[in-house]
Amino acid sequence: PSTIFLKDYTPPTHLIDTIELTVRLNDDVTTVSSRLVGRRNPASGSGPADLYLDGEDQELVSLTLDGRTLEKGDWRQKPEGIVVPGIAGDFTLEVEGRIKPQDNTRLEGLYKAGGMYCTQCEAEGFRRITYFPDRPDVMAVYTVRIEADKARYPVLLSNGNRIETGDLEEGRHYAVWHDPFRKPAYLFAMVAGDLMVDRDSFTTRSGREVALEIYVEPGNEGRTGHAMDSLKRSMAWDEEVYGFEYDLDIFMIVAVSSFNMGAMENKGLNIFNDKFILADLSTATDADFQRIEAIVAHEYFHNWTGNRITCRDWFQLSLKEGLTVFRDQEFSADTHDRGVKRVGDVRLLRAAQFPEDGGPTAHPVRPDSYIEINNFYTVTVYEKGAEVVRMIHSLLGAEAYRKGIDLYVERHDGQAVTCDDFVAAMQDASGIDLTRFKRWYAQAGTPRVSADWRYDEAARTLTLDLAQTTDPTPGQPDKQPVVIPLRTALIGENGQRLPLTVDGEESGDETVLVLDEAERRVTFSDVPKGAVPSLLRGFSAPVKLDAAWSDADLGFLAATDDDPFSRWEALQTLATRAILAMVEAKRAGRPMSLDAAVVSAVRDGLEDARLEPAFLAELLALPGESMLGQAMDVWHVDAVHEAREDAIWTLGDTLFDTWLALYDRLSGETAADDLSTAAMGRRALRNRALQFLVSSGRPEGLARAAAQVQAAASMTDVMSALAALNDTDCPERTEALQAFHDRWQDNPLVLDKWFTLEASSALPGTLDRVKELQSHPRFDPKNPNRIRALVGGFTMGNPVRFHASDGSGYAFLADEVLRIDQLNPQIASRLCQPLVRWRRFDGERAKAMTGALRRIVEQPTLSKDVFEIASKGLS
Ligand code: BAL
Ligand code: ZN
Repeated sequence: PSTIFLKDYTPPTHLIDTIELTVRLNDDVTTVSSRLVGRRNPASGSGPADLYLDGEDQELVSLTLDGRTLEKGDWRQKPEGIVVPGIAGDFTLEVEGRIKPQDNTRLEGLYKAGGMYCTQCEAEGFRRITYFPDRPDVMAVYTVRIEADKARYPVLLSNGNRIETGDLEEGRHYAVWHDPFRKPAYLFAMVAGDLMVDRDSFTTRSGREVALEIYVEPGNEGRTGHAMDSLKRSMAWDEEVYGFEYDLDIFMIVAVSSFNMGAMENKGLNIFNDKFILADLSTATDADFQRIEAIVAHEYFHNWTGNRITCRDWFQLSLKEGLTVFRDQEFSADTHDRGVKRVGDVRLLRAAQFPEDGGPTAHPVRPDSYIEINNFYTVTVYEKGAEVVRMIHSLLGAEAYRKGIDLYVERHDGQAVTCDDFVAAMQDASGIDLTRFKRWYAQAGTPRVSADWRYDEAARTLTLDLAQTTDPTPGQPDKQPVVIPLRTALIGENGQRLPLTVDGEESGDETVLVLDEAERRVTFSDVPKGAVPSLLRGFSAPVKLDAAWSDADLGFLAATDDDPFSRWEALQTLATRAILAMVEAKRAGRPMSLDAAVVSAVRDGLEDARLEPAFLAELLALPGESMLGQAMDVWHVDAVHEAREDAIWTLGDTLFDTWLALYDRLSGETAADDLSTAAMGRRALRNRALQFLVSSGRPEGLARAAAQVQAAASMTDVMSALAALNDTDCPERTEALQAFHDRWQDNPLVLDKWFTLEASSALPGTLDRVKELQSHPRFDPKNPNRIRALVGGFTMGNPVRFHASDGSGYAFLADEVLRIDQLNPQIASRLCQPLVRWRRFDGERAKAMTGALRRIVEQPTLSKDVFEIASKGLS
């Protein structure tokens, strides 16, 4: 497969002003006719030029140029499209083609999901519907006519406004939709089905009434209330915080059961994976409710950041994704608890993005090249991209950032632009030079920052030495310093922030130190004895910080730091050090024991009445196995698992009475149907206590968990209790899982939770159980959600069993990747990812992982998607 490079970008030779698309849906063959009115692009040149139309997996029936039918010799076939040569000025091109959506298992383009037709066109799905210049810098006005059987597909939807409907012969009907906004093909969408609708409305700040409609398959009505409510709050937030008002008279969401992504922001017609729409009290956890809210917001926010202003080319993907993730993170932070949200976002970044940045598929936020663009919908482009926007926000301040947004919209509304255009608007609006800052877009890898300090008691100065380095990544052996904003405070002995004098300048009690060279020295003056630096507050930059904190400093910060992230981080770091020491002991054949400093830090947290329950629940969670693995040169999977289990047991056992009292106290405090942030926090803390109670191994713990499953007050409580029991081989676990299965077997989304529980159990025999469940009557081996729940639940959520030293987990994954690649390359490629991290493991495991990758790469009919990941993994 060929590689596409950013440096080879050229503007389109021709622009398309309008497209009239007619899709006639039929059980056997669907016909697609399009009429394109276009012209030569002055930015590309003048005179005759080849018009390239992308097209795949369809039968081309006819081509007509300006009324003349083109014969075979008038155009040329290319591997993934056709060329019509010699088009100089304005033109009208008509294309007739045939497709079979019912056979489309890739779920790209037009396909059938359950009983309905739907589309997914980002990034390059439109070319599977009709021949078209399928690139985001070709933006056209769409008029779409859909025809289908009226009884089976009464609802016909596309982007924009419905301008005509009517009946046809033989029980068929049609609808015509017109979208007045020019858009790239990746934002096209259509849906046909027998759907139920939840209707509401939103009045914009200028007084326009927008109809809101959420469509679901029959049986799912009544489960859209939370999504609708989230949508209305997103619309209000975007007006208030960004000044962005919705621009069409109708906004629709359709939930579908087979979907590769989480959701898709098609103009006026968002299409969602039903997992991220459907929720009610009995079936959704608090985490589900919050995720739905965030994704509904994210897709809605794309209307301005993505749709009105889109990407010039796919290398610029983070232009819309990084910015829109930052926006949805802030929406959630404003809606719930800012500190807890930040901790959650950092967890995700560290668990998924840092390993990507340190592995063979590392790429910059703006990649330089790709084989398959679908492989670049990554945590780097999304989450690190959001961190980059967050840093701009920190460096500029909220006010100048907002001016930058206004300027960006003023300059580029209706255009397809680049990350450079975004940064230029931020720079021009603020007057702050962002030239060096742009290295964040171009350079891959997670910078390491070291921080060391010396206190001079006589001079009352604290001298802080900062330094940064970034390890080489594939294709980038030499790294340059990046601009790192380090939000910093000094915490005095009494636990309060101290006033700062930084290099002679008074700087309040918190400052942003900018490290933009390899090294920087900063001197704080008038510092009292005993002050401890609080660094990288709020996780102000996506870096790995190695600071010279003693264990005592960390214990102090864990008990006092007023920045929630930094407080959480201090306890995480302390716990990481302690568990890694246990791993060393284990490997050296010595007995393991958890450092008493961790026990007392946890006790301090539990006794701190000032803390919100939601934050305390985060504070008391020990670092996960993969985080611990990342902190080691070689991730010793079994020793890490055992050490972490032992640490949890120690905390459960030593503080048993405290956990029990906390659990029982919180049990009476929160109604199951209370979905307020505070109630969610209380449930989270109570379930954290339950986890420790069960881990202690004492019968009262198991009994509490079993009772909690049986009471089934809310899905949050049921799932938390099942998770707490899931690694313990006891009758309570077996009975609870069986009862859960029996109750929910007819609800695919809830049954997915059960598949994931089964797959993520650390008990021996889990792989065999996963294989057995692949034959479960409700396991559809083609459905992405089912695959992610069962196969992904094992390969991503069960390190100790997936990385079994006999290589059985790797062999299983290779088989699955090869099986799924025949159906759905995007899903197969994502599943393949854990194998590329083989350098992190011992020789035996590394050998088995590379063996599995080799077996994948040698498959002759491999997709571009999987080839790119697996071959990079081996390089
Ligand atoms: N654009 C693909 C789905 C999303 O990021 O919103
Ligand atoms: Zn997005």
